[in-house]
Amino acid sequence: MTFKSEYLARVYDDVCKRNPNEKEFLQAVGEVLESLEPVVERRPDIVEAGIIDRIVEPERQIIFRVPWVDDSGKVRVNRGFRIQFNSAIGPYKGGLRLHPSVNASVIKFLGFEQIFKNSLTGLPMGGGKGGSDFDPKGKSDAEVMRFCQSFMTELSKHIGADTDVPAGDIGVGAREIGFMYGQYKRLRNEFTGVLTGKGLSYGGSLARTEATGFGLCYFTQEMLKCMKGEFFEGKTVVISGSGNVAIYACKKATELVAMSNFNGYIVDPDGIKLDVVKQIKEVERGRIKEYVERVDGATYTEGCHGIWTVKCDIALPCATQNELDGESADALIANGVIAVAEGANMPSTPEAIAKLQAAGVMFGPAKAANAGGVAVSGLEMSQNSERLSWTFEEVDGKLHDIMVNIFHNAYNASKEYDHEGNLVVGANIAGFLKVADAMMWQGVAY
Ligand code: NDP
Ligand code: 2IT
Repeated sequence: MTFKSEYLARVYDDVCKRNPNEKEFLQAVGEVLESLEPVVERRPDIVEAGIIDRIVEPERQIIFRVPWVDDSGKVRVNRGFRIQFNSAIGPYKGGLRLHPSVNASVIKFLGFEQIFKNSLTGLPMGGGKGGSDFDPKGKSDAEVMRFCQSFMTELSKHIGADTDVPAGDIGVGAREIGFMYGQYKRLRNEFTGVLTGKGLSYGGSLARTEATGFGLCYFTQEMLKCMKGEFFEGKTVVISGSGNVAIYACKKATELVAMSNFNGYIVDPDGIKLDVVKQIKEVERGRIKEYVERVDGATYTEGCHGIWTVKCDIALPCATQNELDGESADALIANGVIAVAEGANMPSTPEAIAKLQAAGVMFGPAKAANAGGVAVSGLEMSQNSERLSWTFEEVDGKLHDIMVNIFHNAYNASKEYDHEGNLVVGANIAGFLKVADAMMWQGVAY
């Protein structure tokens, strides 16, 4: 990476030395630091207070052993993480990921991104992330429960409704949150809003399940309208992934033609039938290729990379990090894509982002575009505090307003800092400035 500012070059160099081999974390930090060049030029007070030196170092990193017993009686061991990155504007907040690819670099990149995303929502939430290299695929419900109970036995020592409030992410949905919440309550003997994404019968919020996918579409709609006078209606959409974010983005998007999972992707020229996808993924926990056995005219291709060669107007990557690379960006551009908005965290490589932006494709970065999930988590915390439940319409309405505001805040910051229309720069700056201000007021507390 090259920086115009010597100060930023030095900070980045320090981060590289302190976190060698953590490529995802370094990628996330590099992008934010690059966006902060105009801030460093105009705000010597921020540099003076060491805000950027501090913000790239987590406040606390917890790594722990998670032992559990499988159905055959064999003892298994996984590694658990909770990275409490920044608490300047509120309790640490962010999801838990259960996937074999989880390691310190992945959790740190996610925790770092979460600081700015949570700030953009306008709600009082700091940034954190956690998870484990446990693979829920192929495990029985009883095995998942024993893992979640063991994981929470240690995690419970570090979290709390006013301290750190985890939620779901890849591999963590309603089932896992339920098991973890039960164990927390048993250990602490208290019924509090310590997790979000809870079931509706025990403190969950209406519209949390839909929030990330719906929010992504609200953000994309505002971006299309304000930047190019365009609308979602009638546009062909390709969404990667087939999990929580992908399914509810699909519910809002019209004319969706392709979806994927880890193994490959499906194309249905007549439009994806969401009820079939929900049955396969949410109920049967099966593979996306089973779709073609149930719907005439649909095709399945092994390998998920090729999904970006399917012609579309709007692409919504909703699976995982670095799933859309430079080659994918070339294919999308050649096929006339007009907008890409990120439902997953950091799904586009830096090369892909540069190519899309250079080609004039509207680009909605993850921190802004997928903030709807954590925004409704914040609203779940508010409902838990007042011991009330709001209606679906009320929560969905607030989500819509938050996503529209995020677009405008990011856009306005991009304009104010001489990068009009570059929402990567705008989202990073707008998210950063609020946290930086809070850190300035609080002195060298962290
Ligand atoms: P889910 O576990 O519900 O679904 C994940 C989906 O992505 C599955 O279809 C999965 O395929 C696919 N996937 C996972 N890893 C890979 C991989 N390495 N290569 C290809 N496909 C992969 O997770 P979510 O939908 O909750 O999360 C998806 C993304 O959205 C993540 O980046 C997450 O961080 C982000 N996000 C989630 C939020 C939330 O509220 N849940 C909020 C904001 C962002 P398979 O079925 O084969 O495993
Ligand atoms: O990446 C994310 O924003 C999430 N996985 C949601 C976090 C949350 O606390 O709801």
